[in-house]
Amino acid sequence: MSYPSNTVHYLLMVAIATIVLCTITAFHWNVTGSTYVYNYAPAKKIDHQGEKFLAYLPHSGLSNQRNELENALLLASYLNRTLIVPPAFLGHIGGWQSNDHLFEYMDIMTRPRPWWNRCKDKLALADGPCHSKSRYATVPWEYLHSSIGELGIPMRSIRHVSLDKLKAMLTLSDDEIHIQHDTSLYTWFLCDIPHEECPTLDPTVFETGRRRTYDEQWNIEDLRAIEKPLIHLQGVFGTDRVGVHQKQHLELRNKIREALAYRNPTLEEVTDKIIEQLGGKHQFLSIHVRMGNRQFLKPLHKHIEEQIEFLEKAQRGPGNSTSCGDFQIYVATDAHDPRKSPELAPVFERFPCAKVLGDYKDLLPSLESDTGVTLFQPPQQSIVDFLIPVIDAMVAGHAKDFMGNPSSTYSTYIEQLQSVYKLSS
Ligand SMILES: Nc1nc2c(ncn2[C@@H]2O[C@H](COP(=O)(O)OP(=O)(O)O)[C@@H](O)[C@H]2O)c(=O)[nH]1
Ligand SMILES: [Mg+2]
Repeated sequence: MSYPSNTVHYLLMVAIATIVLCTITAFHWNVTGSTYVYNYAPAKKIDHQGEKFLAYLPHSGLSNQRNELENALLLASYLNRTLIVPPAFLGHIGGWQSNDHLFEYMDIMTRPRPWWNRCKDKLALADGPCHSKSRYATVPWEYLHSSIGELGIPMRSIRHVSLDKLKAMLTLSDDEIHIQHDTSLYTWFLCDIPHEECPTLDPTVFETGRRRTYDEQWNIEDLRAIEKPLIHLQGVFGTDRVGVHQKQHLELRNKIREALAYRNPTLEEVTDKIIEQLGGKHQFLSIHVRMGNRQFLKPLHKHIEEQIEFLEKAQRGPGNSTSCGDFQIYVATDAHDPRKSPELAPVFERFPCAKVLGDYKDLLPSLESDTGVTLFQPPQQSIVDFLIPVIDAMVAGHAKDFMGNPSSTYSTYIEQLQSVYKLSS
């Protein structure tokens, strides 16, 4: 069988064109990485005019994250660097992770998805991922603490916690970044006084006492000697992790703690209504019972006994006439169903009038009316569940007397709220 010569010619041309096309395409592939290389014009390098940056990675519950933010703000101020502030995570978020995995985890948790924009259109909410119930939501810290910007510490808030994104945002190359690779949750602590005056690291003392074991001691001077434009830390959690031995450092920490009290008009409106029903600001008693994690369950029985004793003492005094006591009692708790919790039963048996947030649930839907709802990422059908722990702490923070759980940072934060709210009223 023979083909006409113009058909053969045509097929030959097609074959040559295919070979040429394949060759051109091959030049556009990065053979080592097997990924397509886009021919973007590189972003113009930003002249930061001497401004340097400090970043860190958040992890664990909200109060742990706030402790991390406090440490990071102190460090940024000591080093005169602009703090790159990640969002606050409400709901469930993982703990510290080894081997740099926290970078990847944070990137995945905060990477914007194409469908997020669609969810802003309420009419488009009928189907799809906008409806799915998320276990976590992020909001800018300013949403919870509106006066954070008044601290005078330069900050840049980011929504997507990604090293690549940060590099692109600041137009930095790899060799302009100092990355701290953590080997444990408590890899380092920072001593803020001259080297020779810093406490010696004695692991035996640290392990037997209540103090944390840190692997290394850093000094401010060590960190100031790092000239790279960006220092990227990983975990910064720990109550005594960033030293405040110097007077001005302690004052700064007090200022930071003051700024990190909950301040948001919508949240305050709901809290005020609940407080009114409890007798008014600083007119009721409160306890915090943490039982959501296994570590809190073992000593729970003893804690509750101590808290009942504390409430009995605080109730005693002139004019103790009503069966429920002079002061109303508010129980902040992460118990799934506090009224049915066997652990909490002794509290309600002794103080049948004690209240929990669930008793005021009709006040909570107004939290949805806030324009701040649109700040939640991923977009949420309802933000109430995410804000319940915030309201619980705000109410307890307005108590006259409060007793929490010694190992919970949530309890510690309520104590801080109490002193800030008392000062401001
Ligand atoms: N609603 C509510 N949630 C709580 C309470 N205590 C703890 N939680 C939740 O459990 C999380 C505990 O994590 P975190 O804030 O880091 O505190 P910690 O683990 O107790 O040190 C909080 O962020 C809340 O989501 C409480 O009294 N009420
Ligand atoms: Mg925690």
